[in-house]
Amino acid sequence: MIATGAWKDLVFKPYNYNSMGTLPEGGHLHPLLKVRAQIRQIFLEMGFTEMPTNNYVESSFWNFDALFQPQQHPAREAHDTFFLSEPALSHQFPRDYLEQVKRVHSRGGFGSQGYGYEWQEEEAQKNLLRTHTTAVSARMLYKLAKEGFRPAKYFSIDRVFRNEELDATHLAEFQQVEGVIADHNLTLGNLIGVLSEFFKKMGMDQLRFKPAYNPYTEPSMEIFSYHNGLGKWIEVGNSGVFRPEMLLPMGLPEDVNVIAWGLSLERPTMIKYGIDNIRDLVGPRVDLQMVYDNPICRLDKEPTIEDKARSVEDTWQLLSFQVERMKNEIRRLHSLVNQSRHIICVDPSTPPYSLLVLLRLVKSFASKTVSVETNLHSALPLLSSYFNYYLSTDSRDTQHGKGSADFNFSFVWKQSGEVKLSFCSSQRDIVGEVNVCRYLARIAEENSSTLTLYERKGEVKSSQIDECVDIIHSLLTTSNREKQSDLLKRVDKLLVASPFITGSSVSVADICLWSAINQLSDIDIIPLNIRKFFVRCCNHPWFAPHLSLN
Ligand code: FB9
Repeated sequence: MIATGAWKDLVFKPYNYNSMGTLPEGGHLHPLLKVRAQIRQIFLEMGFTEMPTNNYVESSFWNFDALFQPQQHPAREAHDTFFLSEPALSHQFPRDYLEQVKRVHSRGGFGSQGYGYEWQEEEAQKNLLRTHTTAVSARMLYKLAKEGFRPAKYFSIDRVFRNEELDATHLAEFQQVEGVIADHNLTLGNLIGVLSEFFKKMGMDQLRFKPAYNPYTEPSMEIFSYHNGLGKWIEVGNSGVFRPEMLLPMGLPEDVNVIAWGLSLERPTMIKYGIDNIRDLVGPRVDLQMVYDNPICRLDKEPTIEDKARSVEDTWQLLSFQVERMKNEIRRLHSLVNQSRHIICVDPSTPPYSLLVLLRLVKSFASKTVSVETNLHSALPLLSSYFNYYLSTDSRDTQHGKGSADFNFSFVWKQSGEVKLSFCSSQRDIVGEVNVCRYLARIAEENSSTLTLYERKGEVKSSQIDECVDIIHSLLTTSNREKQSDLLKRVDKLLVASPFITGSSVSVADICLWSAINQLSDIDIIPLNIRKFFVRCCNHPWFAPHLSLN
């Protein structure tokens, strides 16, 4: 349309800056993410700092060797671990640290006899998908040793990968949760104490510990909790104290111990949400409705009545927000409709001829539809029905139902002595014929690309128009003959230089002047230029149809 210019012959609905955007569908957190947020909060309120876990690919060195996990360990086989073919190897290791690791694996050291095998750097170079976040813990502890030890509490929650047999509760990956505390002279008792606090915050306050084995922790413990919902003891994690063979090659002080524990994100989530197949929780088959419908996650409690009430409350608040928004929209539309509805009170003794011209202009030039109806009190004299004749025969609004146009005008004839325009919405009334003319002239200009009646004539001319319209307002509102004559002489001077008040084209001042002349009872006081002006108006297409009785 722009290229061909076809838009010029079309009518476009004006842009509605008031329209409200559609309420965005709120996002919904996946249950795993809700549980992750809960567990992250528990760590944070216990003073832990989150570790940077943004590397799924790790070297065997950091994933196994740094943890004193021997290179022959079955877990380092391809049937348990995903190795990378490209890039297959890492080459950047802290050389002195690597030498310490090599030594402690092969010959021992730091009080340990080591494993007594020929440690291969090529084995340590192999890249893999990390099998636990303990690789990240090892990096952080080495960094701590390098920077100068100070006590620290770290945690991580992120994806780890294992080449497992897949079944209803195992995928080839899971999200590991890990907590690590490094301090001087920590004991197993400290570990048991911290675990009790941590799991209590997850809603588990009956813990039991069972001796276990990990290559990198000694002693190690499996953690069990009595689950009321399931009515049995369940394994809820694994833990231990990192071995000296792991910590001392890093350069940590001899009296520094590091206690740590781990669990998964999926297990608690599945139990919490009653999901018994891991594929209903993660993967392509997840039912998104499950994500939408899940209530707020409270790890530490069964959803209490308060929780349920809160989620009802949340829903209620959302709904009431939406209702309020719709009410506002209805109010806005209603006021728009009302704004489009104008009631103009007019007095038959001073029929406002100017409005006939302006309404005709709005109908003819504006891109809007206009409806005009008149309400006539039976007590009123015949003249107003003549005026109505003009209003009704001149309107193209017969095809519009009442009030369904963009602008709806209702004329109410009554002995009120003044012209008053009221809006059905709360806007103030506009009093005085010339002021109603100004309002209609603005509407006409705003909705037409060609009309220049008032403000579109530019600063200078529109102030000239205002000055003249104010004089005409005085003319229309006085019945003193002397005063009328003075006012007419002032306007007459404006017509000396040009056919119309502000030049060669009609403005709202001319329309008001034409109306005032029609309403004058004594035409003898009309000066020469205004008489010439009046004759011109009678031949002008805008005024001709309304030739008045005068
Ligand atoms: O998450 C696990 N169980 C669990 C945890 C919480 C829970 O909450 C419910 C609301 C009540 C329920 C269950 N487990 C660990 C135990 C078992 O599920 C186990 O069968 C599966 N384990 C995973 C490993 O599987 C190959 C869960 C995963 C796991 C196991 C060990 C560690 C981390 C994750 C660890 C560790 C560790 C040890 C020492 C030092 C540092 C880290």
